[in-house]
Amino acid sequence: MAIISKLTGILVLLNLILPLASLVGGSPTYSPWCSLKCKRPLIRKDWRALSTYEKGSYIKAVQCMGNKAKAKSISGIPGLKTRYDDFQGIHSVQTPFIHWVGHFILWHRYYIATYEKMLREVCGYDGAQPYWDWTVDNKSGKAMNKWPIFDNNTGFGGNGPYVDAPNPFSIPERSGGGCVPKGPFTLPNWSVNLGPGDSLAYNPRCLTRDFSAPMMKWATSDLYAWVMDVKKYEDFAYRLERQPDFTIPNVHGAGHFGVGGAAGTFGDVYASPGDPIFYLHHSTLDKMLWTWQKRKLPQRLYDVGGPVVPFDYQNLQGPNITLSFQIGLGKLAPNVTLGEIMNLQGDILCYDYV
Ligand SMILES: *[C@@H]1O[C@H](CO)[C@@H](O)[C@H](O)[C@H]1NC(C)=O
Ligand SMILES: *[C@@H]1O[C@H](CO)[C@@H](O)[C@H](O)[C@H]1NC(C)=O
Ligand SMILES: *[C@@H]1O[C@H](CO)[C@@H](O)[C@H](O)[C@H]1NC(C)=O
Ligand SMILES: *[C@@H]1O[C@H](CO)[C@@H](O)[C@H](O)[C@H]1NC(C)=O
Ligand SMILES: *[C@@H]1O[C@H](CO)[C@@H](O)[C@H](O)[C@H]1NC(C)=O
Ligand SMILES: [Cu+2]
Repeated sequence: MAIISKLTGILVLLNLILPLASLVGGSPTYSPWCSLKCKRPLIRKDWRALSTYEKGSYIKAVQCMGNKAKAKSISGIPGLKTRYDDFQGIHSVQTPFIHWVGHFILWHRYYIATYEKMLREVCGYDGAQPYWDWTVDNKSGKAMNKWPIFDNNTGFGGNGPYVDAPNPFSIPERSGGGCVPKGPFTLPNWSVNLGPGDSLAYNPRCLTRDFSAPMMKWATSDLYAWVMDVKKYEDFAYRLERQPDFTIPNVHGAGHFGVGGAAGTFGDVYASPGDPIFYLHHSTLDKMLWTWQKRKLPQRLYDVGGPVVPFDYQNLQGPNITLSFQIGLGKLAPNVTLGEIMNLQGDILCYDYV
């Protein structure tokens, strides 16, 4: 309660100050909720809206994150060599505590913002983290391998060739599973070093993809709108993840299993950030949350809920999250409370979506 009233106080104050600031030549990007520490938010755009040059600089920076001479590991997790591994490793270590919980989307919000910061600070990237709006690809009616994000030259490369593989969840029409054959994320220039599963041992191998068109077909603007059509954060968070059931459509699973299928890196719950597309897909989910928040301000700026313990929707094992709930990324960034990262233009985060 103390936090809420303090924040509301600040918002009221900003409401008074900021119109004055814009009169004396403040940036037009100022919004009433925007902290004075966030003067020029990074603007995150859909992948297809980037110029070829911008796409190239983003990919170059991601490749740099996977280069131990340029971006050495700092996580202290034994065996990890690069900063890119650090992110995959931190996700793997925390996987059992950050999915099907109230803070799922907020943990990933902070994770991506930290990744974006390192792309910029360690790898000289001067843009923002892009996102992947799959609703546009769905509407295009084109086959997945023709989607701009999977372009061999200006994107992340496409599907792997078909290989036989176990399919324990019966993912329909899996069509690949082999190494991504072309593009910037192929051996020897790029390797996935951790996994499969929760293994943190150094195990460099190719990035694999295993497209499942039926899973990807969940990623529609109708399902997107359904997630957004709720009044409370806890319901939003629930609809975003829904249940780990391959017969129940959910937008989060659509990206993971539409691209990763049964044998692709992106379909591996622990090791999925080994596919650089992870960060674009999760930015889309974050954009959904921010768009939902902005539909009703200031209330939704500080609304949270949902269980601390995975799947514990009845609170049999623990409480719900609150604004003072703490999340962390090991040595990659300081711990924050959820209250501190609800606002995309606050004291800690400073970006926006178009
Ligand atoms: C888009 O989604 C609809 C509904 O699931 C599906 O029928 C259609 O095939 C999808 N289009 C593409 C290109 O995946
Ligand atoms: C991308 O490259 C692979 C391997 O050469 C090829 O099979 C595939 O058709 C290419 N994709 C497109 C869309 O041209
Ligand atoms: C690896 O990167 C180098 C330098 O950017 C490039 O010349 C080469 O074609 C790449 N190799 C593959 C297999 O993509
Ligand atoms: C958790 O949130 C739900 C939904 O708002 C609520 O019904 C429940 O009482 C809360 N549980 C606890 C332990 O506060
Ligand atoms: C940071 O948060 C984690 C929970 O994610 C907790 O285990 C750890 O003790 C915290 N570290 C500090 C320094 O507060
Ligand atoms: Cu995750």
